[in-house]
Amino acid sequence: MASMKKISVIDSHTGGEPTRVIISGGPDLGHGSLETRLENFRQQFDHYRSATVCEPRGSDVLVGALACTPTDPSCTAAVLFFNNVGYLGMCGHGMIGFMVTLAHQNKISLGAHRIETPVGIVEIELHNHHEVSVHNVPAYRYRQAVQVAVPGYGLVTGDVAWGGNWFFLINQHGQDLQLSNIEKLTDFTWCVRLALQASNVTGEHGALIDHIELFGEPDSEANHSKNFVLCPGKAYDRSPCGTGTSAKLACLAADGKLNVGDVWRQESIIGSVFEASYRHLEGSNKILPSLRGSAYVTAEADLLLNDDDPLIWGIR
Ligand code: PYC
Repeated sequence: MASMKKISVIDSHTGGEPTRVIISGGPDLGHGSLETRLENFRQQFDHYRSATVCEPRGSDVLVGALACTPTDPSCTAAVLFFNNVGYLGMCGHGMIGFMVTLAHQNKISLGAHRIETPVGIVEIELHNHHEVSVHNVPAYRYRQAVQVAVPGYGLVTGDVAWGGNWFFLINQHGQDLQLSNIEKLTDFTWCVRLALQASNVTGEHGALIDHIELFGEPDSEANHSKNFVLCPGKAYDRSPCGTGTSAKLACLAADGKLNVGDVWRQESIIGSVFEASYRHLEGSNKILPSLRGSAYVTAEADLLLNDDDPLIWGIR
């Protein structure tokens, strides 16, 4: 009989964007620094990533999360986020889903927690079993009003900012931010991403800009803006994107368009909302963004990996 491996997961969604947390059966990445464990994941256990989030068990839109033992004893947990094409430094919607999943398992109490990520420690408040505030890693605008020639679309101007991942943020794009327009929005933002690479426009230290974010008028008067975010693997974020909202706050702060403590309600392309605000990081031009959102558990499941299955590790 073929032998079978099992990866147990809990799925949730944060404003429509799914997170799949590995509960057991994931790779043993050892006890080094989180950066070393991420490198082990990438180099030696990448097949666990594809088995968990890629087809046929997952889809392009899924973000996975692997809970790890923290190296910093003041932290409740450490977490590594991954998607259909690789790994994420931080993930705002994923962090909210991760905390709600731990609460669902009765592994954590309500209140304050510190969670280690490869890009820094994130402070969390679990308000109840669905609502979470994420006090994200420092965010900043790296370059303002960068022009890039996008084949088929012409010159496009945007800001480069860090919010836990690298973003190119575009206000003037001539696109209609409607769910019915997803294919066009995906095509436009993918062309922008390729043009940034071709023109060697990067984040700091040559980092790849792998998230493209468009802004427009919100559908609801209660909100300040609506966005469309293209993720690294060409799926669009159903949530308002936590790291993208952090990057947006950094740009608003740099432009003097949002004061410390004022609430920014960022609407996603499907209408879900994150409430965000920021503080200054003393002695720097960076900000400390906070966002609040909610997640709901949607499934508890065992992924089965049959040794006889030619696609045991997913479509890679
Ligand atoms: O919420 O930060 C986020 C995120 C990044 C990619 C998908 N969601």
